[in-house]
Amino acid sequence: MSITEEAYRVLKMNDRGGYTIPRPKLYPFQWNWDSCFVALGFMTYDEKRAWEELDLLFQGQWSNGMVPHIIFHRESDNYSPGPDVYQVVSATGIPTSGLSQPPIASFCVRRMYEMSSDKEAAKEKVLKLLPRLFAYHKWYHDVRDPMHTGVVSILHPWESGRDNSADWDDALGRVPITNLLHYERKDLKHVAAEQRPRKEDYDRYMSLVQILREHKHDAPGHYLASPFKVGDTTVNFILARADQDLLWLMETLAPDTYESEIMTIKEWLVSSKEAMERFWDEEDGLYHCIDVMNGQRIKSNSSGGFTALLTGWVSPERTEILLEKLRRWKEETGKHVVSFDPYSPRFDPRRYWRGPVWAIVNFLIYEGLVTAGQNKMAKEVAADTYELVKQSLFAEYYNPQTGEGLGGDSFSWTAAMWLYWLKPLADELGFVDEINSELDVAGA
Ligand code: 9WN
Repeated sequence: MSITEEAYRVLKMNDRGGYTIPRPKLYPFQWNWDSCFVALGFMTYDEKRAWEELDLLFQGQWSNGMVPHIIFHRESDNYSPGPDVYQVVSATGIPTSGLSQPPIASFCVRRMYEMSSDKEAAKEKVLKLLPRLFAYHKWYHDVRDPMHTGVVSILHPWESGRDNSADWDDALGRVPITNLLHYERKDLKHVAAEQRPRKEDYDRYMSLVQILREHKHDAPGHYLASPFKVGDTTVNFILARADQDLLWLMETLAPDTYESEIMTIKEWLVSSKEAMERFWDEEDGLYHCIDVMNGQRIKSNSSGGFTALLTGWVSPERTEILLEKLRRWKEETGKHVVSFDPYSPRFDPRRYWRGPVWAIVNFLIYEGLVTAGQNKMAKEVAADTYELVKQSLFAEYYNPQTGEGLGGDSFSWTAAMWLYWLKPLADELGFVDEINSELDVAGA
């Protein structure tokens, strides 16, 4: 059986009719950035279905422009916190979470438009999405950066998509856990505890949800009330890249309709480019997150720092420094790109976002390297991701040292990354599209 057939099987299994769940039981709803990556995967064999994925994601959009990190189209008892905890709905009345995620949608929509075989149909889809994408970006720039500093804040680690990164340890440690209501760890029914966040982190995640809920997640003042405000590398750099892609889409497809929006995006880009300097840590030679509560950079080296390359704004000198760091991290662990500094005592090759490798993060770093003209290193990152897929198929994340698949298996975005990213490189890089016969493929 080929890896590609297995990818089709996974996406089919996780398809809930117009939207895809990341993994049955573990994540039984539609997730924001997962769906964007999944749409790229669908685009390689079913364009109509790919656009549907985004249509359903944007059905979850709020009237203030926010696109939630989870859309609860249907009920499920398998995941917590669910709609009963968030208690909010989208503009169309669908229950959603009250948080967002890295805004990768415009980046993916541009890719989808560019690769579409039916340009007229694709244009129609994009034209419908443009005002929604703009409203989403505007929400980030206005609501999550009310003083217009050029740095947007996440108010919860879940908004970074790198939930349990050691980047948040200090900032999260200051979140009070008084009056915490009882909650259930449903994730631990599906994944071993040592691969998931610890109780002390989860208590604070839930406490933050409670605090934000008291402010209905979007009422004026919720930004000020949040005890956790971080300028996350991934969210800020993806937004900077997504702004460029949204600008391209508007200028290419409807420049007259979006004249004023185009001006606004250009202003955002100037301000983000200026603010990017604040993320750079000369001593560590990496982009760091910023603790917006005290204005300080967070001294913590994680894979998020490399996503700066996506902006296209990293100087050649700094690019060299980043490449050297990628080499050193790989030397220590055997695979590109670990989620956390392998030379730190906080590195853990099996625990969530504290060491393992994620295929989608490798894809983002690959795209950043290509943007910076670093094709050789980009291909090394692709080759390592292929090795992991070859060894353990479509895991949620991988132990870099052993190649062991961790978290959920048959994972949607990893399967999509095979179809969209790795498979097209197969001939050039010698990837073999065949599953090792000793691998046990569930349901195959
Ligand atoms: C919370 C679905 C999501 C990903 C995130 C990943 C994980 C959820 C969780 O799973 O987060 O959103 O409960 O752990 O960290 O990036 O979107 O795959």
